[in-house]
Amino acid sequence: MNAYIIGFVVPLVIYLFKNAKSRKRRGLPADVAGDPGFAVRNHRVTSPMTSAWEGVTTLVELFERACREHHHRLLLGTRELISREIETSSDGRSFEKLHLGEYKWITYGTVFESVTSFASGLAKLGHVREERAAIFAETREEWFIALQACFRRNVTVVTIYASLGEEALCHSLNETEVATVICGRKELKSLVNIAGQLDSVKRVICIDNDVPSDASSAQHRWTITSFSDVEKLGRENPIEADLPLSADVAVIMYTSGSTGLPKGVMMTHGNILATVSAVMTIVPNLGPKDVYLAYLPMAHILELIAENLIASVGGCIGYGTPLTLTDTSNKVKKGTKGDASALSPTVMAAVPAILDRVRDGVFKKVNAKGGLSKQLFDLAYTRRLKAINGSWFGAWGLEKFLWNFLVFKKIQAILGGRIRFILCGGAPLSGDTQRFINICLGAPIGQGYGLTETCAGGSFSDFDDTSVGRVGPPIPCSYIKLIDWPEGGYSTTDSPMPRGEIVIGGPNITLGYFKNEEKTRESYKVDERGIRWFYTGDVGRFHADGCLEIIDRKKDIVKLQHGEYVSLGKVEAAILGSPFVDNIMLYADSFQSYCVALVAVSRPALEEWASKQGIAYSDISELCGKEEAVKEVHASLVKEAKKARLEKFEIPAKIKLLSDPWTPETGLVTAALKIKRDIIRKTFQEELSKLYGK
Ligand SMILES: *[C@@H]1O[C@H](CO)[C@@H](O)[C@H](O)[C@H]1NC(C)=O
Ligand SMILES: *[C@@H]1O[C@H](CO)[C@@H](O)[C@H](O)[C@H]1NC(C)=O
Ligand SMILES: *[C@@H]1O[C@H](CO)[C@@H](O)[C@H](O)[C@H]1NC(C)=O
Ligand SMILES: CC(=O)N[C@H]1CO[C@H](CO)[C@@H](O)[C@@H]1O
Repeated sequence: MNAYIIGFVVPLVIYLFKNAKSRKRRGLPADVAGDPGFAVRNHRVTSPMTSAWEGVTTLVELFERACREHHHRLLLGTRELISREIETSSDGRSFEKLHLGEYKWITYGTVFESVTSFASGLAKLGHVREERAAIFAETREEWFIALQACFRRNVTVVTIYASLGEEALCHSLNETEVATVICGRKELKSLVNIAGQLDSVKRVICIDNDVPSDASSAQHRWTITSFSDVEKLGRENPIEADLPLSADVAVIMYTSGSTGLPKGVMMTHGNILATVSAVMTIVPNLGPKDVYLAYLPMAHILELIAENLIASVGGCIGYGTPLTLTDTSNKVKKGTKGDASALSPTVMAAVPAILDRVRDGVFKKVNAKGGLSKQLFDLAYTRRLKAINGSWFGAWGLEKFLWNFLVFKKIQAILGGRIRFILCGGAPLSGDTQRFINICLGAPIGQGYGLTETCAGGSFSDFDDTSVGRVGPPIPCSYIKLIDWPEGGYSTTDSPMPRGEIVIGGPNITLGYFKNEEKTRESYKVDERGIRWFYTGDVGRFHADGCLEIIDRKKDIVKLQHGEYVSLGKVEAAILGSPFVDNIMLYADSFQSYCVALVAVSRPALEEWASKQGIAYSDISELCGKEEAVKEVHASLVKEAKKARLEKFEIPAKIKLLSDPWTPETGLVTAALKIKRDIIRKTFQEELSKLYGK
């Protein structure tokens, strides 16, 4: 071939590739009934899928099938605890550090035996199928086994976030009249605290063998049995399975709502199976070679879907915790391995807050090192960013290989070096963090949008879509429809893109809220063709290729005194970029002309600034009260706001600095780290009034 032809052919091929990509339609218009709007479906299917496996209609059938097919493969792995140590830091506080060993694995065959034994044991203990069982524990091997065992007895499982408060725990156990609680030693303590109010609990199955003495059967109305004893009981007294149907309720999942008491969402086997099937089509080539690192709460729908998915394709699941994830995680003993480097997973699920933390950690390290290695990192990062942003063609090839080898390999080692896909959901992921993961880990992120109410169904970005800020087309089991919301100023006839409230429909839509007809009727509707729709309250727009972008939330838009609309979430997202901000809540009073903000400060950043300025203070809360500090942080917020081109009325005019971080334990943010507006507002009522000069 001569140079002329090469010179002609290569650019042509690149041109064709680029255009094929930009023309790729990921979502297509759909013909649906119900409220008028702009509806889209996935390009892979013509109507929503219900199951990816022929003849499989429940999670029980799915798991049984996998166990038959992958009998000798490894399924569940847990790390051995070598030692537990208490380390004391220089300021006298003590921390628990764990020394964990290698993963110990059990096969599909063995897990299946455990599941059938536990199911028989549960029945033998006297649990009948009309009664509900709750699993209240951290993510671990026994969680999965107990879940599958309950399914085999057609027992509905109630799930509760381990970090919910006692009031919420009491409410959910009482509302569902749970008869058997399966929990860990730590959770059993919370149970004991509210034992007086739990009328329905008859049995407690404790996963850990050392049951605390004050939990004993003698003092309470319940009997306590250890997990291994239930298995043993079942092994000696096998009982036939009592299989559920697709329409039977598999799980009642209590979600930490941002207002009031949690609501229990009823999910059928069919609901969960539909999402598991749909997500399988999204992760490329998922199969027995895949290793999944499980550490998110099992009571989070994303984790429930992910573990059932991995266990259906012959992959293996290794358990970890957020506090032992990497070699430098808080609870990992110095010099020993974190979960990710011990496991080397290929697939992970994550919430944005965790990926943000990984990203901040890396940037901090690079900046601290400085010098040549920082320059090299910056150069590599910019080159890769250009390549990914500009052309799809440039995203691969030799240069990528080179930079990976020179710079990014060390970063990839943080998560074990083999990650090939990250499932992300629960909250919007920032474009910066998505790029960081794409570049430094070299792995695509499937960014999902869905709710517990839609069984995590909704949308999911395709692995080959390198754009940021969007959540992809509808997944194959969902329709997504936008409907007009005139008060918010959003319409499906908007240009250049249709906009409106997001409504999700299909077989993945759950039955509704447990014992809450009214709330169910408010948010769910069945159309004339029998499809259920959930009204999300989120506002989105559809790009030309059928990908959804979340732009607002109905509840979070406030109209100011002069009629300007402020989208609280949008402003917060912009301002979070300030180095002084750990978390923030914008507040707008409709009777005022300006907004204010509560800022949970980033202590290290503020302390560093103070020491540079030579400002004396005895503790951080005093520093937060100082006028100079407030001024400095405010200036930094304004800078971020201007960068994001916010309007003047959107920028908080006054702020209050708070020294304590907002963690799920404080109740100010959900377990997925979303802020709970109502609770924060109530907690800091006085501060907010002061900001408005009242
Ligand atoms: C499963 O259990 C539920 C609740 O007890 C019951 O209504 C349903 O009929 C059961 N399903 C089968 C197939 O027996
Ligand atoms: C538990 O539920 C019953 C009704 O099912 C209710 O009467 C009782 O007040 C509830 N108790 C608590 C502590 O919520
Ligand atoms: C990425 O590309 C878009 C348009 O193609 C451009 O507006 C943006 O500035 C680019 N970003 C970077 C970081 O190069
Ligand atoms: C709960 C629910 O919406 N179930 C539906 C799931 O999808 C099938 C098929 O589309 C419907 O027949 C069910 O009613």
